[in-house]
Amino acid sequence: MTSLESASASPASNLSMSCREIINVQVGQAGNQVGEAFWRSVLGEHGLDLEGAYVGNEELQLVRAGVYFSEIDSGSSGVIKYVPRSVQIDLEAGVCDKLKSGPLGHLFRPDTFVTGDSGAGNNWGKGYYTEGAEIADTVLESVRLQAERCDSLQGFQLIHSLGGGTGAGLGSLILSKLREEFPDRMLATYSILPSPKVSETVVEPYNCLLSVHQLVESSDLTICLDNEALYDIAVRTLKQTSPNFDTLNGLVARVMCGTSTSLRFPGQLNGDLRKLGMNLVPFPRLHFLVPSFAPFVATQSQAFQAGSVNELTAALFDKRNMLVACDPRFGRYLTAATIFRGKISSRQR
Ligand SMILES: Nc1nc2c(ncn2[C@@H]2O[C@H](COP(=O)(O)OP(=O)(O)O)[C@@H](O)[C@H]2O)c(=O)[nH]1
Ligand SMILES: [Mg+2]
Repeated sequence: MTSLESASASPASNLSMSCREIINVQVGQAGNQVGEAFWRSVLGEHGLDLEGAYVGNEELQLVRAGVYFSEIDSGSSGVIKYVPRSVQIDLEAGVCDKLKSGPLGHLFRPDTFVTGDSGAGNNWGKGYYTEGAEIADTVLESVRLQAERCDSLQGFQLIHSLGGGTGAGLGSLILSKLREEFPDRMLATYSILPSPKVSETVVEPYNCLLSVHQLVESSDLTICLDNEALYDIAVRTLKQTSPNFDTLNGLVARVMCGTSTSLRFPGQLNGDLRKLGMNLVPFPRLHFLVPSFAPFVATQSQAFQAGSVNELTAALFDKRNMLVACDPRFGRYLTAATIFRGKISSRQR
């Protein structure tokens, strides 16, 4: 993602660091579909199979798995199951039903699905004021249950789109209710911005505007993911002729895993959401982050890719690798943090 070095946390405290839990809340079609892609990738990185059983062989995979997963001892068999600390919400049952009957169907706790049946019809007001408001208490109840099972909750992450009705409207409502009920916990969002290249519904810019207005107040950290940029990366870099949501969500999942690396594995910098926010948010309302990812490589040219630290860093600040379709040369960086993954020394060039 994005630069800023800070000297915090002594190395000695790293491995023994206890897990401070994050609760994931995914709302609406985009929220649940992106969420599914995110969980699939996170499972892989922590050595867990699709049902949440550990099949990995690296100690580091489990040290901080507790940030996103609850450990459940499933009794007689003695197998420990890692269950996502997550709530899945939609105003129509379709997408959640697909999630339940898909490959991750046995992963989530069944009582963490909250669905309505009317839909929001891309109407922000229906999500925020009427249909959404009706199920908001049930959602909060489910979140509260998860929060009560935590030792020391660090905060929440909300995955949603800003262009629709449910993720945008109900997502905003949930965010403001979480703020009210957990005023001292971090609220982070992964927010999908709409683009006419991906979806042509005319009301999307309005829904987006209404949502951003809410995010300014209720979120502590918003990681923006722009469908326009995702589409362009899929076409230009990955050479796909007509990318579908699966392709876009695959990209999002990689970026989400990247931005949450320092939360999920032991390390010295940005170890929890608050530290990440502290380093990246200079003024409370200016908390909209533009992520960037490198290298994005088309599968057929993967074998030809090496990448030194220098090259990767330059690529990170190239507008073609940014997940929001804007040109950084017309603006200023207030803060930036870069997260490198793999066996790399901080002195390496
Ligand atoms: N990247 C991505 N965007 C999506 C996905 N599904 C819907 N969207 C976008 O989300 C917006 C519509 O919101 P949607 O989530 O379908 O509405 P909701 O169910 O009412 O929250 C449009 O801008 C779509 O392009 C998805 O799976 N991935
Ligand atoms: Mg929907």
